Amino acid sequence: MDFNGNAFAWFVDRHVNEGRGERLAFADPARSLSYAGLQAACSRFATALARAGVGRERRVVLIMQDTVDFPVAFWGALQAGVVPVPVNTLLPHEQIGYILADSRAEAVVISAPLLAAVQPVLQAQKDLRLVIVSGAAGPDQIGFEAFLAAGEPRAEAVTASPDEVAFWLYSSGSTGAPKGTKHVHGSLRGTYDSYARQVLGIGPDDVTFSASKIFHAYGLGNSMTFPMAVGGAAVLLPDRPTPAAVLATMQRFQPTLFYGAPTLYAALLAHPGIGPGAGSARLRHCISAGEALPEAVGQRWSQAVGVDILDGIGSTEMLHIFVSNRPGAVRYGTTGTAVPGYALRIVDEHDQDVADGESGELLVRGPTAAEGYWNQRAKTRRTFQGEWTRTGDTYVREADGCYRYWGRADDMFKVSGVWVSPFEVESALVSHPTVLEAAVVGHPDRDGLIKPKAFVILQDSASHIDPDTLYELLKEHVKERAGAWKYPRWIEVVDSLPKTATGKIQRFLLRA
Ligand code: 3SK
Repeated sequence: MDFNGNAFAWFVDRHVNEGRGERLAFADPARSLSYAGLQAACSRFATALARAGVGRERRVVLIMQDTVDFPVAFWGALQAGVVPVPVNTLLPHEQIGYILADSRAEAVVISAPLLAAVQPVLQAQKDLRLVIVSGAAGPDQIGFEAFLAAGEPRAEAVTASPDEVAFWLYSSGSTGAPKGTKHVHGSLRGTYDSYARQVLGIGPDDVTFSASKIFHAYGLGNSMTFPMAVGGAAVLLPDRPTPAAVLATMQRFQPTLFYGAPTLYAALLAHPGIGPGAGSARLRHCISAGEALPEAVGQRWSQAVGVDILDGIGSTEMLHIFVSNRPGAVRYGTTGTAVPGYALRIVDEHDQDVADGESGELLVRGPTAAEGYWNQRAKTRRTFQGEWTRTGDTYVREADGCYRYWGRADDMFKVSGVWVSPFEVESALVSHPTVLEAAVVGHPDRDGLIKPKAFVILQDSASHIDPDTLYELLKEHVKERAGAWKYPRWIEVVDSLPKTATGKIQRFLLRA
């Protein structure tokens, strides 16, 4: 049997075998890698791992910035049958320690600038036998290049079933310890076949730039799975995606597809450098996920940039986007409709389907659901119920079939007995020209009754307005836009909002 269900065979070997080896696969600010170069480097990584005694199904944790070394480590591990576990580089080191211990990692690949902060938790790991440093390694350290040099440039990928676990992603969730979410080889191709091919129409001439990092499911699909499925190229930005860094990257590499989160789109709109194509004359789609895109941000973007944002929602558990707007048929303020290959239900607290126009929890069925959480049986059973996966998001299906985000199920609150969606109040706030970002939570008043409280980041243009006048303006604005009882009784101006890696606001921290 020459069929190898190992995703490496399809995503990497296939391009070289079919004559696309010289095509550009990845470029970071300092280096680039063709498909043939990627194949050789992955083979070196895979064989060097085996030589170091890291066996099949063992875990290698990747604490890496987005550089060309990231795909080498990820796909090289897959080739060897070792399970890569990318982690959020912004996590506090105690949480990284938790993930290293929970996954029983035998190897770690870490970017040099991140090493000092993580060193103490590395030393405490009893299963860890190998630490490889990507970037400038010290004299006592194993550098990524030296590690590759110890491997073989040509090796077969281990044969795997498409149903075999390929990699894990730790789901940050809004509360509790992170959960190791186990994904199978076949799901990588599944997200391409559904979203990237049928919604984005991605092709070999597309150049991708994702400001959201590869360690997250969204960035992993954007920067690796999707371009690699078609022999296209991805541009990687190792640093923090500030508006200035993003615009400079857009200008330099002229991508055709740009992926970000709502917060970044809002920040880019506030940057003086924003203009047609956001700097890229070839831009054909912008994509947003991680958090619902406020209608006002989408409209301002289309006006300023001339390219629509396709807002969608995915999850770590489903690996990528399963509800999305479509090119040429964007309805800002909604998440669009089910991506081909996925089915959706909205259910009440008794798991009964609700009617259109009524809110409930969104459930999704599709080919890319995770196999479950590592060593978390109760949480696995609660989330993965037969073919259906619970999202924990509250949604409403509108009369035209579009899905409208209503908030995280655990962020909703009642005012005078009526449900309030924090997202609806936040959208009303950011539609005011003085507000850059907003987060809303339920807060008890003096009588213990719950009322909306807003945390806002203001635009620079608000600095000349007297604060009390501004607060009154904002309250009136929300009353007009969202409904009289939904206006925030308290408004607090902040410099930043607590967020997960993809930009989901952590409202539970604001409630606390
Ligand atoms: O948060 C999202 O919308 C998302 C999108 C794609 C992949 C993963 C996630 C969590």
